[in-house]
Amino acid sequence: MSPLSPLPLHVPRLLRRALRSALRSALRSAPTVAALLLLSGCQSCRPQLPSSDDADTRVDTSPPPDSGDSADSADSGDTSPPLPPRCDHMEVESNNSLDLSEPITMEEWWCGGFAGDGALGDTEFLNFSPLQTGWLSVAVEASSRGSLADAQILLSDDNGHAVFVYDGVSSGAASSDPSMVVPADQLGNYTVVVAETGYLTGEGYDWAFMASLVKPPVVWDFQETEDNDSSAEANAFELGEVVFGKMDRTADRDWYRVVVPDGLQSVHFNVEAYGSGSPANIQITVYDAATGARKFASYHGVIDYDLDPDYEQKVTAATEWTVLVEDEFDSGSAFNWYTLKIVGVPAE
Ligand SMILES: [Ca+2]
Ligand SMILES: [Ca+2]
Ligand SMILES: [Ca+2]
Ligand SMILES: [Ca+2]
Repeated sequence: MSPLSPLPLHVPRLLRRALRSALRSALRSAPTVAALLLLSGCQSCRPQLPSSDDADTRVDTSPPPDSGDSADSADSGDTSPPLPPRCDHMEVESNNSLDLSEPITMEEWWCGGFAGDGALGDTEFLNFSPLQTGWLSVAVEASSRGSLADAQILLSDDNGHAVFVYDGVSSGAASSDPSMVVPADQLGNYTVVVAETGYLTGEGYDWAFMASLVKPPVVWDFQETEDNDSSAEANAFELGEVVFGKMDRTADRDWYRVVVPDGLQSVHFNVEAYGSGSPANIQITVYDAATGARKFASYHGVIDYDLDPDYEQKVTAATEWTVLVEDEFDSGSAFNWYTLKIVGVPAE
């Protein structure tokens, strides 16, 4: 394999799509997975956290911790005790390819280091098999343990579904340590590739990883019904309900239709996804069902790191809306889930 450099900061959207498409093919071709992981170093593929200019001034918008410096957690007001730096097992090199992937046990911390001459970085291929379907948590602790490493992970299953995660939400705040909580709908083997985002190596570039089965992070009333890719195919939605859906594939579009009755002062839209461990970066756009006119869109919540739309729209009369749910980067996979709740707020 020839050395590959991380992509420049501004990788065109089409190239990112091509990369994701190539990734699916590559998962069937083990030797190229590491190459694609290296290619994935494009920083612009990260979800763009909302600007602090947009932040709600009623809440604390101080920068979230991302350096792993213990002083940061004190600054953030997080008073929870730090997790002990637990390591149940150490990685066994070489584990740098799918063929050399290291079987690991779930519910235990596996630790290692990004080592090597720095030319290619060091990748860690780990695999595990849940005993039951459900919800899967995969998490890296690196900077939060004082490591110099900015880790990223690629999660894939036997069916070629795969997703990159660069960052996560930990203890209610943004973290540079990647993590996700995703549906594991099928039994089988899951592979995680852990790598340093800049392919940096050396002493102090350590990581810890754990995969575990967890409780569902959300509740819902009904699941989306595909195909719902156009407003004409929109799923009916009753105010007060919660729908569970997935960005099942690249550029998935999920449409819903909701009747807004008289007697409301507003309608509240709330998405749960990234903040509860989904790799999806959801945006919603609401249209007048009769005219197709765009009413408003919401891209994120009220605090800096919250990528999940949260928006309250005033209403003055009965109406009917269609709601489009999509991923800001058109990312999609079996892991990219969301819930959407739409609630009517009665007039006083
Ligand atoms: Ca290693
Ligand atoms: Ca390795
Ligand atoms: Ca969908
Ligand atoms: Ca759809």
